[in-house]
Amino acid sequence: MRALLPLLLLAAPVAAQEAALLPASLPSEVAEAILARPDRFATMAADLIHGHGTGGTITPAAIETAIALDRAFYRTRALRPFHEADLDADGTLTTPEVTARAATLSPPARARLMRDHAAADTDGDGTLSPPELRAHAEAEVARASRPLDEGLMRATTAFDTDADGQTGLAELTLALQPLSATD
Ligand SMILES: [Ca+2]
Ligand SMILES: [Ca+2]
Repeated sequence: MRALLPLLLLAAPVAAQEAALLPASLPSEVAEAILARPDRFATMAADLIHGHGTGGTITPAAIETAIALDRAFYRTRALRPFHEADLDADGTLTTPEVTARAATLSPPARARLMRDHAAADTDGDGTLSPPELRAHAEAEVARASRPLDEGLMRATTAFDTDADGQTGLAELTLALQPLSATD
């Protein structure tokens, strides 16, 4: 898919003109995604500014914090079922602990817990050690926090037209206006 995009750009002069409207510093796959759905990017960036910025602007540091918060959410979500099964709270999950917890769950939740337990138990000894739990959580973060989505969040910094270290809603709207006008 990614390999096709440059060809599509060459074949479509209008898209090339639109690309020239975007900051040149943007990675090409990020610029492609913005051009494909400028409205979607505008909504995401506005939500980012409202949710994590101050006074209608956002700094690169605040965007990194927002990305870290998303990753922490995915990490916690991946670990929660295991923490709920850690009956003696020692940070390690034994097979009897997982079995005891599984017995209280609905069939789909039980199946998910057993499947995740088997997947996370990389040395196959039936017990999830703290390093195995950490690796499982990080694998879930890598799966859920898609690089393109994080790239789009970071792309907001490229619209700091007056180079004061913050991207404002007004700067963003002004920069994206020509894109939506050509739709
Ligand atoms: Ca335990
Ligand atoms: Ca293990």
